[in-house]
Amino acid sequence: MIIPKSHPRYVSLKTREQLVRGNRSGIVVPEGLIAHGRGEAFDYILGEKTGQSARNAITAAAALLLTARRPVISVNGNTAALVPGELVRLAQAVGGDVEVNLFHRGSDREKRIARTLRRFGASRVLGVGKDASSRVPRLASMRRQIDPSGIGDADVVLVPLEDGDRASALHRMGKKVIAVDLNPLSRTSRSANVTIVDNITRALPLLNREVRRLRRYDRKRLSRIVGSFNNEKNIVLAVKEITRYLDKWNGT
Ligand code: PTJ
Repeated sequence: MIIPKSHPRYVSLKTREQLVRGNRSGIVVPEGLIAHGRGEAFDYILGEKTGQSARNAITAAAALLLTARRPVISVNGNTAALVPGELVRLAQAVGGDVEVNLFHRGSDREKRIARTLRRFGASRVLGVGKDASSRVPRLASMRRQIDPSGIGDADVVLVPLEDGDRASALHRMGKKVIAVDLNPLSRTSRSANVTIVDNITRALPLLNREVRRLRRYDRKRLSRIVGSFNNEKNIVLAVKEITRYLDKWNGT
């Protein structure tokens, strides 16, 4: 489908098309299309913009990734279809790795996602097939299967577009979790250490830019940024941004 750039909903339609193509090529599960629709509904009431709450979280996330001993970027079907290059660039910029970790696990899809990430420059992709030989304790979903040298060893994990229970399970393992989720009220958003309430398509380029900016800072300064960030308060700010946006429509 060709979408004219002049269409008022060009970005949204282009993003949908990327996911549909990802579905046809075996990267995105049909459930991923539904998940995206859920996200889009929240994006709509955020004004389809990156707000101050997301910007605060992006700065904290960049500082956390730069101070991590072993940062790992978890990749699922939707994110591989939407922002493959940004995910690989981020892992490289923070000296980490990308790991395929799927809710609807399937060996063919894992390999396709890994191939996509390699095509976008990843020199190695963790978590594929037998490499995901460790388990996250007390996690029922297939997402429990992790690579011992990746998420298993990580101190900081970026988990974009989650399904809820893994963020708290990783937290119980003593790992710091960065979430990207358009729903500020989701379980993932509430249990992560840093929640970026924004569309992954806007948040990842901004996060990469922030990592490049903060790379000049020394460790002490980066730790201060992480220490002064309060996720609970920042989620409240995201909710306020939504209500403020909605208020514009009811004349208040
Ligand atoms: O590829 P798999 O097998 O790992 O499956 C991936 C999906 C996304 C299908 C799976 O993780 C899932 O079912 O997720 P949920 O439970 O629907 O949660 C997805 C969350 O991501 C929801 O809170 C959405 O609001 C949010 N979301 C959807 N699209 C975006 C988004 N957040 C940021 N940017 C988006 N583009």
